[in-house]
Amino acid sequence: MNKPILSKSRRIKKTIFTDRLEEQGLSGYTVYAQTLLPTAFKDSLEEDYFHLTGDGVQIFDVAGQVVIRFTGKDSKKLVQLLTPRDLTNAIFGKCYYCPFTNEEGNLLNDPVVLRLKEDEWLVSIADSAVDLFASGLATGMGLEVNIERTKYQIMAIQGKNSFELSRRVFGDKIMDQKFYNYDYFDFNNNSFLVGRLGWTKMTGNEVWISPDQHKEGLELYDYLFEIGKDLNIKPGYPNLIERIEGGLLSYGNDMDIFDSPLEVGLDKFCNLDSDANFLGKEILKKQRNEGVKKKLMGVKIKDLKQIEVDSEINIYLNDIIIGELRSAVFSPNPKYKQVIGIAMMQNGYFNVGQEFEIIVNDQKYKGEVCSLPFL
Ligand code: THG
Repeated sequence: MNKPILSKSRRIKKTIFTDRLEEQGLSGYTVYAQTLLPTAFKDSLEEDYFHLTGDGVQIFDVAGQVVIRFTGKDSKKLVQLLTPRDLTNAIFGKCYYCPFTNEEGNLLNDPVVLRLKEDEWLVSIADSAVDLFASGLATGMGLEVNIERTKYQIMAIQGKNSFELSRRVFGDKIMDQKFYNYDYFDFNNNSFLVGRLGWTKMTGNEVWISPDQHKEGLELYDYLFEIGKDLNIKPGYPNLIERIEGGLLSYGNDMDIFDSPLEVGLDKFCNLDSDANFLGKEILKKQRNEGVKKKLMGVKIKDLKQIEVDSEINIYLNDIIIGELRSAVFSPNPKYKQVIGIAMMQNGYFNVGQEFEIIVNDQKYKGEVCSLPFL
């Protein structure tokens, strides 16, 4: 079959790792927040999945998680305006996964937020232009804040052996790091921001390479491959199978600007009764009180062996549309051995156990709604 290529240009940002990854056998890209994000190397998605969840460690170039920096007297006020998560008492050293919402209470993005200093915040975004929206808001409200799309480059160390690899580089102290915490660790007399998080359910570490550390960051990347050989190290990428099993949502795929955080199951990151002032607060409260009219759920599809979701696929019951499939993949995990996916289900049809029909490649298949995450 004809395989189109992605044409590169300055508009699509390279990362500090791009050239290295191509030397390492990279074979596929997607674009994430205007940046190249690897999607394939030499092995298949399934082989990479077993390696990641088995006895290995993978290094992801996730510099597509672009870091926006908010500084200035009103930086806290502005970051808070953008999220229903209460950041009033946000502390240094913690990472906050935050749904960002607009004035309609719908999702703008779902970044990870770090407070570095009293008036300095780093926001590592998913695939939408948070910086433009925030700048407009700041200008309109007359806020004293500087918003900058930085050249931070995030590299993730993920998989079962990730902690041992991190220990060898950053020392024993890193083993005590708690989930979603960050701190500074030395490598070659350079202090790197390292957090215990990353886009796998197993987690691992993320290294946030600052704009003035690009050279040292690439040295660190190479060093990991030198000392990680016995730990079964490979270059990797957020793995679709692992992400769907773990129920890690992808903005633009599973959810977008037409969905609220409550509709996609991000309720636990919404502090609607707090005193914090954020966009869409009253609408979200009303939605919570009345109950959501659609809900993002897991789905399993029987007998289907292969699927590629490049746009939403309708879900039917007796020829009536009751939802749409937004992401799906065949899971080779012995626990599933079938297509699993993430679907937005309409009111009355989002209960676990709900049966449905779906047409893929002109063939009708049966499926069932289940909870997220799968694992
Ligand atoms: N790391 C960083 N930035 C990011 C991502 C990341 N920005 C874009 C994208 N990923 C945002 N999406 C997610 C989705 C899920 C999680 C993190 C970012 C995640 N969720 C945990 C879970 O569901 O188990 C819960 C987190 C918590 O309890 O606070 O990890 O990966 N830097």
